[in-house]
Amino acid sequence: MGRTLDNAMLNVGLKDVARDGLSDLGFRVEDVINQEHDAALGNGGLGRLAACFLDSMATLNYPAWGYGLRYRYGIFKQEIVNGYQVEIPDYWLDNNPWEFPRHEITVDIQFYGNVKKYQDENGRISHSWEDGEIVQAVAYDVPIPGYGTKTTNNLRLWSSKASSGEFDFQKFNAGDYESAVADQQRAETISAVLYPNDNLERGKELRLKQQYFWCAASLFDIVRRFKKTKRAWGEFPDQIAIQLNDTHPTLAIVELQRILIDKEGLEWDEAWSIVTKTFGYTNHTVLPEALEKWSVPLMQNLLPRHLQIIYEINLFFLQSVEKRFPNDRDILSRVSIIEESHPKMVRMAYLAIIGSHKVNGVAELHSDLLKTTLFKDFVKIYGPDRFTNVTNGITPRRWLHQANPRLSALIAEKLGSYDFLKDLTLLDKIEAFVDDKAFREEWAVIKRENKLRLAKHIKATTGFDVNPNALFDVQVKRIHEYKRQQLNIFGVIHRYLSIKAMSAEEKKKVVPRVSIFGGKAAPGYWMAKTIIHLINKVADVVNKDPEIGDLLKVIFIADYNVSKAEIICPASDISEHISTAGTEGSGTSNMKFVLNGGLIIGTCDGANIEITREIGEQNIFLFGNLAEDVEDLRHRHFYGDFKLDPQLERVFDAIKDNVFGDKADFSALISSIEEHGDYYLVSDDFNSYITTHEMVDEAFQNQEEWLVKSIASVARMGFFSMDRVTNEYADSIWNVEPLDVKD
Ligand code: 8GP
Repeated sequence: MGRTLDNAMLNVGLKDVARDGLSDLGFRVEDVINQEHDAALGNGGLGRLAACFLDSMATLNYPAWGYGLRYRYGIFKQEIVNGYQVEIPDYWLDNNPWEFPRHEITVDIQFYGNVKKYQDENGRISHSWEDGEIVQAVAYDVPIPGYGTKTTNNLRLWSSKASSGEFDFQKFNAGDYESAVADQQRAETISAVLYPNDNLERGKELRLKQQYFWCAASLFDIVRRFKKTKRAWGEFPDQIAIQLNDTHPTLAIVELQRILIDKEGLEWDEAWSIVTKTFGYTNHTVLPEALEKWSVPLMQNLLPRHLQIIYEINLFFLQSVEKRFPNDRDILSRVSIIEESHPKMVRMAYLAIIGSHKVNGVAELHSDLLKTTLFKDFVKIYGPDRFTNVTNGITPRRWLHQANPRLSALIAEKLGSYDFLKDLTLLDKIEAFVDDKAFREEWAVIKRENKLRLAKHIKATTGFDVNPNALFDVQVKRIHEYKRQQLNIFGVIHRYLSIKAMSAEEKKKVVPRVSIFGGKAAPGYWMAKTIIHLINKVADVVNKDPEIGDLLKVIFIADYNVSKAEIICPASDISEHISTAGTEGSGTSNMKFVLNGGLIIGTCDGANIEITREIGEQNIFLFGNLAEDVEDLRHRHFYGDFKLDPQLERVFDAIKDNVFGDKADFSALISSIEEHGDYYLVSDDFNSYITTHEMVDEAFQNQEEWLVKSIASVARMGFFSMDRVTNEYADSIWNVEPLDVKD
């Protein structure tokens, strides 16, 4: 979520009042805003997308709730020590004024135990999940004010707590202090910490506990509210839509089925029809290592009744598939929810598809890839209509108005109002001013001031001075091999070596650059940490090299988070969205950078493709192999058809000559490319990448042309408003309309 104060003041229209009031008390509103700790309850784009949803749903007056876990520790804080990432716990809850504890709203959540089968006098079989252990979920509510509306929605976060103190007291009184405390600690562990992986799943029991705890508490809440209306169960899907933000809450499908058949006494088929009409599933990645699978024995132990229901869902599903495709034996094992491995695994994405009425990807290419690769069989089974695309977006309130108030004000001045914050397509009207020299000058001044603001931050946090006239080249996002920060830093080394080889005369023609990196590596992701280490080592060498001076600076901004993104996005000239084609679901920072007047260099991947379509090919720097060629290239590498790019070879030679410290520190990074198949096609794309950067340099030298590109791009970004996204989900998946809210 990032910080709340500024966003809340802007959304409810009280920032000026607060500024005046604080100034009477001798404070600057900016200083107060900067005191706030980020709410960092997610890992990257997936979590921030959910935060943009909340803002947009409230702004558009949709009657919506968000559900999540109230982690005591959010994503870790990152420090860089001797070039290495060090993780520090993020205790963010001290002085958090934005939550309302609702101690009266608690739900008992059951784990472990066993299932008993009963038969009544009519021969009807029922199941009961008994014994085990109970943990309490306590609600904490976070208000989500919409922009320019009276609507304030609710984000309900669940905190875990040992169930009623009674049992503990007995132990306590009996002198069994240790175990009384241990029970309590075990319960509190469930919501203690966010798993810090982005695009990676690890199958730990505590994680499954978190998922079920979250789903069960949230569904109990939803069902309780529905039951108060006294409507028939058949109306449930008309009243309620639940969107699964990736597969992490997929157990909610099973939990709703369990409630309906075990607790409410509905027949299986009637219950299942309600369930599938209620849920929608958004997939955010095609990376195989990110697809969730849970071991059957683990689930059997923790959630025995749920596993039974999953087997039942699977049985009915496979029976229907067999009927439809009687001659296709393989399809059954391919689409089964249960993978016949050792141990057997529950494939959560398949369960999510089977339990939902709509499945969507997050950008056109990504949704197409889902249909043609990962979920191909399901398209055959359910037909293409179950699968759809909703390209991601961002909230312009935070990512333009709040992050870049001066640009927002300039646009408002030209358009005559701030209405574009509610209808971003109105931005297209600023294109009319593109030939207005004074307007372009104002636009340039704002970018410069934003760069100065970032330069100040860099000076304060790293000690390095950067030249605000240099081209600011930014790559900030989670560190991952598929996002290819290694390609970027190899490109920087190439630039460094090239400058060093230049004559004084040649150097005069170089466009000065500041290469800015930021992002966290998952603590257990060694290769990602190696990339961070290399970036910092290159920075050490380049920034102190007197032959280089202002021509190149390399900066690693530690602890990249939402509030830093709000300073960084408005300050970039060019940003890098350079994933191997076909690997990035959508990307959303690409949209944030363009909306703030930065150009981008990118591959034909994720939403870059649609950004290009909207803003025009002349306004973006595309490079690299296409998604359709990736498989073939990998195949060829595998069979030894691989020739290292000669310019990349020169970069590797420098690393191997210990120019950036001990070469051994980086040998795995190099050998993954030289010897192990270059899975992410760094070498294949290197030449195209550096020649495209040369085009960037050239374009930057013509500042007037650059400004035209910048203004035209912003003008054409209306499509990427989160409000368009929310309306598409509401319309095509949830079947819900906004409420009429009077001012
Ligand atoms: C991310 C995608 O990587 C990113 O391209 C996209 O913009 C973002 O979701 C929002 O849609 N996906 C994930 O973080 C992700 O899939 N995580 C896996 C654990 C499920």
